[in-house]
Amino acid sequence: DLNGYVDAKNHTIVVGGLFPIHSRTIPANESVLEPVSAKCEGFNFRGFRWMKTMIHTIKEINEREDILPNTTLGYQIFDTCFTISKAMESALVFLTGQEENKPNIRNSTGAYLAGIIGSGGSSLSIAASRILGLYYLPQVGYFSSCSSLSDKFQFPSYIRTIASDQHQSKAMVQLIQHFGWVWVGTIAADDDYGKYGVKTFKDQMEKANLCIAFSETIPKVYSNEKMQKAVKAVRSSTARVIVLYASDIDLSPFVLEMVYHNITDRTWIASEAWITSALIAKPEYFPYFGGSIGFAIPRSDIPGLKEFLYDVHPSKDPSDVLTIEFWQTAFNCTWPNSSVPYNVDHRVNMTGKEDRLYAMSDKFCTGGEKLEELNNTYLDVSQLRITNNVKQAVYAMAHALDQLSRCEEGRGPFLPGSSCAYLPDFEPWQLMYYVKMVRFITHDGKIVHFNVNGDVEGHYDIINWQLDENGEIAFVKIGEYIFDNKKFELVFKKNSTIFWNTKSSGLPHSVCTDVCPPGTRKGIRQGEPICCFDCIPCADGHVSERAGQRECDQCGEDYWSNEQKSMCVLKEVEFLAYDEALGFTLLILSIFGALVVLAVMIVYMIYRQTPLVNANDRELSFLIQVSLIITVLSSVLFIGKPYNWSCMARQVTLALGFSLCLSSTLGKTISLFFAYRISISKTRFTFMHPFFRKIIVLVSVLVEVGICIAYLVLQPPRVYKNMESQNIKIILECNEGSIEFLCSLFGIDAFLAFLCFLTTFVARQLPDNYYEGKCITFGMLVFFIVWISFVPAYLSTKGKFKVAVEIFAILASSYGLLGCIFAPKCFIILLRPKRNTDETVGGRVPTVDR
Ligand code: TCR
Repeated sequence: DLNGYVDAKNHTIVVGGLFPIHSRTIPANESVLEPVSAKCEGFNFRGFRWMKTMIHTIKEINEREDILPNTTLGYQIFDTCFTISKAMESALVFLTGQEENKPNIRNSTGAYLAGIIGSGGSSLSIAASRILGLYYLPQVGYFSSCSSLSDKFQFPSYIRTIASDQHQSKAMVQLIQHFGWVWVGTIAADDDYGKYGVKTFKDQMEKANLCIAFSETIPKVYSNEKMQKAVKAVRSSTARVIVLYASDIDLSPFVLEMVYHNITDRTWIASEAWITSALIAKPEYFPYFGGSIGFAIPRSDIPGLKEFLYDVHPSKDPSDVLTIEFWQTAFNCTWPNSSVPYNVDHRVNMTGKEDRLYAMSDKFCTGGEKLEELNNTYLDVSQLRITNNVKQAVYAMAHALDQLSRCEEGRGPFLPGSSCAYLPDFEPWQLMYYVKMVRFITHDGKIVHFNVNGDVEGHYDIINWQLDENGEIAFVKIGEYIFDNKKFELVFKKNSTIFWNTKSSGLPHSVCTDVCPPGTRKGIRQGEPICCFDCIPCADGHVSERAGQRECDQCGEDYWSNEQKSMCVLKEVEFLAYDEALGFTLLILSIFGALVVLAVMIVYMIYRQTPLVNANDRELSFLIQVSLIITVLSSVLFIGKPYNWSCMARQVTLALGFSLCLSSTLGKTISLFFAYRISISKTRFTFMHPFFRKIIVLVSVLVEVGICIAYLVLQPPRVYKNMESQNIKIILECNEGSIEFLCSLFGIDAFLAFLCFLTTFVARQLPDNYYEGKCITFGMLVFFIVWISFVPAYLSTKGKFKVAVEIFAILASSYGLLGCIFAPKCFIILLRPKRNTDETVGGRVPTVDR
């Protein structure tokens, strides 16, 4: 597969080329024992175009006066058949110049081999480069993008006009993040391109905390078993987005499988090698592969290339076997008298049977076939991407040679003494020096230069497969991925629409588990990727406000989780309010009580001259009435939202009210008690002077006031937000400050009550027309019963009911006293006025003061 082109100017330098003009080698017949150079099949129109582009570029350079003016470039091109063995064979030929049955150009014509363009796929470049690297023979690749080729230690003489796949993988991950996918499958071709591509992709995915659903490989040599494994993975996985790193040639059997198994509803992320490939982008595959997104090398137009490509005819050169094969394959005919066999496909098809896709055509080519009528990849110059890389590669080589030829003695880069290298007789490593340094401007104004790794930088086009109005697949550019000067970013074109091959035509959704909704958190599933998790509801008092939270956050002090656990809500504040039924009833009861006491007071006022009212100290009765009003009304202070002042006021008023009430009662009962002592001892015993009774009242009230002041000054009660007793509520209550003070306050009251009880109980036998003594005894009993039963009731209630119980006790004890002390008297005053006379009051009872 040798193409020589030698033109005689001054001297000729040959540039080698390696192109995949066929797709594969024919599997060797087992009966052949001798190792022979394998034959190739599967004519690759795209590769043929690339090769032609190289020739075209060399021609162009030869015609130009500004580069290599005195030198002619020649070329020697081998077909790699997309296999490593073929590439190696060719590399050795380049090095040794020895190929059986073919003349050695370097020797026979005196032309020197400068370097080599290509080797096609990464695996081939890697293999070839290992040998060529030994001699530093420059190799300029045009589409081997594998990231390992950046390693200049392993591949010192390899540079390329395509970017490393490192960038592409990074771009893919950014794209995946952009669309919010987290669960992605990968499929790689079984070569360095696929494997390294997926490896770098996985690394980037891991960095971005995204997950790989499955990783499969497409076999290089068709194997049904391996293929079915990949198909099964695609079919059974929940991943809807799949990255496919493979050259179009390797991919096509897989595409057929997808069609065969009718696997749709997948979004394919295409690697650069197939996103613009006519081999895959066939309308019949659109239901399966439509909507694919991928990165492509920027498109370019090459002036004059189209005409050059059309200028091909088998009759021009009968020894040009490739052109004859091209013609035969393109027009499906046989060129008369040619030794070129008609292209036979030995590929084993999916059914496992040998399938000759092309039968030997019995039609002869006339030579009059029209290329213009041919719809062929070779002639399609609308998607010149790799083709442009080929051109740049040739130019890079030419510019390096040009630079070498312009070296000035004494200023050159080489030792000893800044010497130069000369055309045509230079060493490969000397040219390598220039190739690395090359920097030039392309026909379309772009600057090409190689970084330290021998790679180029720039940008990718983001391509989306859509159907155009002719029913053909259109490669619609939806944006760019820019990677130069440490800048890596996806830029989407404004107002570009993306076609999605999903049932809903919307953005595909590729997750292992859906994002946890607010109110739940991610729970790790043991032994599964981080993208697969369970959603665990937050605990009480904890919330997750955003979807997909890892942890639930605890709510602040005054807050509690709502029912869905999606938000912290202010805790409900609880207190006994005026406007709720319970509070309102108690309020009414207390006001009613006060009114009743007031009524009694009025009655007493009106009948102040009657004996009943005057019996046993009118002023004390009045004080009792006042104090009952105070206690009854003090319950109002217990209702409503507690404040510091109301907390202080309620206990103090209550205690003072009771002390006033009970001490006044005591004043009365003490009089009764003394009267009784006198009546039983029959001694002359001074009656208790009314003044002493008031002294009792004054002293007890003063003591009580003293304690109150100390209480309020030293340890006053305060409002307290009780959050412990209930989670969802804040109970506003009064913290009593000091229990000691409170106990002494009410202790005095209890003591007074006890004294009242005792004195009247002792004196209960005293004849008393108004049953004063008995009434008070009874009243005190009621008082005790109420407050004793209050204690367990109070301790066993919570929140606002606690306060209600307290108010209840206050009201009950006040009503009790009111009922016991004043009701019978009012009854007599108002309804039995006859009994309200001096006589009845008099008798033997010496209790009268006035
Ligand atoms: N690098 C791939 C091969 C490849 C290719 C392509 C093959 C690339 N672009 C276009 C056919 C068509 C990118 C490799 O092996 O390095």
